[in-house]
Amino acid sequence: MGTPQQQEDGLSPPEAKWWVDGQRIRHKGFWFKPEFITASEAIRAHYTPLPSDIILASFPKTGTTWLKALTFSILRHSSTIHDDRDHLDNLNPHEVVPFLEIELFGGNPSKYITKISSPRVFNTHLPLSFLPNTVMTSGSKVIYITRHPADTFVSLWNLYNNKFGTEISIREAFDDFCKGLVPAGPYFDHVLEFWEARDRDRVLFLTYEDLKEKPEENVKRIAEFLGCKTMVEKVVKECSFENLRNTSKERGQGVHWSGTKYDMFFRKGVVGDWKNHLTQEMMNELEDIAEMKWRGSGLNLNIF
Ligand code: PAP
Repeated sequence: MGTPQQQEDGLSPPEAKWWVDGQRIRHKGFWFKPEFITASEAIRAHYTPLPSDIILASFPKTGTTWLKALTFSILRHSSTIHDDRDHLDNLNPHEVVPFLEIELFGGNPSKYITKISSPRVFNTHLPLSFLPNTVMTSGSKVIYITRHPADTFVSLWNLYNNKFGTEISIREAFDDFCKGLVPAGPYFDHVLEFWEARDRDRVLFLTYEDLKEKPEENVKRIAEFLGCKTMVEKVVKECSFENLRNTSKERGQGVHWSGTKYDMFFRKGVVGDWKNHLTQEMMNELEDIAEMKWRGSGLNLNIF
């Protein structure tokens, strides 16, 4: 399998089955649609992080929507940061936190970065190595959320099935996931990059599972990291799966820039759904890959 650096960059191999929604390119070891690569180059060239910027980073399906809602809500209910933007009763989390690579630095930007009021909050699916080095040196803050690979895969698989009606079997899709042939893949390399940066005081590393188990504690942690006090219970309630899903349903069919209907971001919202889809043998395969890819880093599947 090899590290991303050992593999050659280029177009997706013909056997890659996930790409029903268009070709991917491997760039610096990671698989993305071509427009993500172009945007990541524009980000490196033109994005100047401000010390007050907050970047929410994630591999797809690991808790992006939830983290966007939490960060937005924490800031809104904070005593130290004035934020009078519309709240989550009126907007989907994806409408309040723009996607750095497509909405801001994509081919046809719909928003203009300099007009966004401070603190600016962005989200990205790019690996850390794709972002400008100034993200780490400018004083801006990065929050990374990750999730057990088995549940991440199951969430991605269901999204692709619901959205595109893909005809490949779950076993074939799983094999692709293991090989890294998924959007922003390989998952294991993506997580490792942010894990290795987590000791820096401006990187906060969270897991979906820990957020589920201890939402209050984690909201406090995020607020402290952002340098503010917030209304913890109110934030947790406002951003609960049920609340966000119901609001999304009541508002009707909004559509994300990727073409995904907003309600597709709320499926089950639980830990351990992999047991309904994967075999123990498949789980063992993930454990072997984690052991191989994360060896020596201190990162392992027990963190989930
Ligand atoms: P994205 O990276 O494409 O934006 P993302 O939000 O990370 O997607 O993933 C969606 C997953 O988060 C879904 O998981 P599932 O398929 O296993 O159910 C979705 O249900 C879950 N999710 C969304 N909002 C919440 C929330 N408030 N609390 C818990 N889980 C949530």
